[in-house]
Amino acid sequence: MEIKALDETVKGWLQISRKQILAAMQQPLTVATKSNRNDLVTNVDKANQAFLIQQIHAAFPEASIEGEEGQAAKADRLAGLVFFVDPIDGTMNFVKQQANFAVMIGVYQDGQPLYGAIMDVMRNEVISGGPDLSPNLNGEPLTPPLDRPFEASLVGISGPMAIKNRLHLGELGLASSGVRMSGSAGMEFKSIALGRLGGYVSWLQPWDVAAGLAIGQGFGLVVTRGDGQPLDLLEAGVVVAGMPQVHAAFIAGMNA
Ligand code: 2AM
Ligand code: CA
Ligand code: CA
Ligand code: CA
Repeated sequence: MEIKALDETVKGWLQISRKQILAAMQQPLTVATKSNRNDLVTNVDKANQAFLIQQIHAAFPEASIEGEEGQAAKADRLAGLVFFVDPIDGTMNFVKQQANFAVMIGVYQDGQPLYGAIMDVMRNEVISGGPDLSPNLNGEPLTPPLDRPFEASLVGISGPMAIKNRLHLGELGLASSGVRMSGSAGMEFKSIALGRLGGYVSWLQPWDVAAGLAIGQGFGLVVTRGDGQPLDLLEAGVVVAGMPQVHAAFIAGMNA
C-alpha cells in the first residue's frame, strides 16, 4: 500500500470527523456508563465510530476493523489489513473538559504496524507516521525526540496506577523529572512524539495503543507489555511506551 495515499485518505476522514464532533458539541450530549462510573460512552463516540467504519469499508472492503464502541466492529484476528479505531480517546475529558481528546486510527498488515494518526480535535492537530512515514504534525516534519535518561524525563503514568503505586509506578514517578497525567492515551503519545514526555505507562486496549505504536516506529519509540514482552494487539493490558532509556528504566523498575 502507498503510505502517502493512505495518509491523505485518513487525514481527510479525520477532518470530517472533527467537523462532525464540533457540530455535535453544540447539542446536548447523551452519556452512558460501561464497565464502571468512570468508563463513559457518548452519542458522539458512537456516531464517529459509525462514520469511520463506513469510510474504511468503502475504501478498503477487504480490511477488518477493531473499534472500541459496539460489537459490529470486531476483528477476531490480525491477519490481513486491520484498522484499529478509537472514535474518541479521552471520553471523560470530552465530557468534562470539552478538550484534550483525540480520534485515533492505527493500520496494521498481518500484525505489523503500517500507519497511525492521532487527531487532537480541539487544537486541530494531526500527528501521523509509521515505519515508512516520518512523524509529522499537520504535514510538517517533526524533529525526532531525544533519548534522555529517566531521571531527566517527564513521564506520563495512568492516574490510578501511579496513585496506588501499582508496579512501583508511584516510586518510579518520583524518580523521574515529574509525572504528567492527561486522561487520554492519544494525548500521551502525541506528547512523546513532540518530545514533551519521555514515556507513558497505562493499562490500555488495542485501539488505545495501535496508532501511537505505529507512529513511534518512525522515531525509535519502544512499546511493550509491562513485563517487557511484545504487545499482543488483540488483548488489553499494561503498556510501556518510551524512548529507549525511559522504556528500559520503566521495565526494570516495574519488574523489580
Ligand atoms: P477512552 O477514553 O477511549 O476510553 C484514560 O482514561 C485513558 O485510558 C483514555 O485514553 C481511555 O480511553 C483509556 N482507557 C482504557 N480503558 C479504560 C477504562 N476501562 N476506563 C476508562 N478509560 C480507559
Ligand atoms: Ca472508552
Ligand atoms: Ca481510548
Ligand atoms: Ca474511546
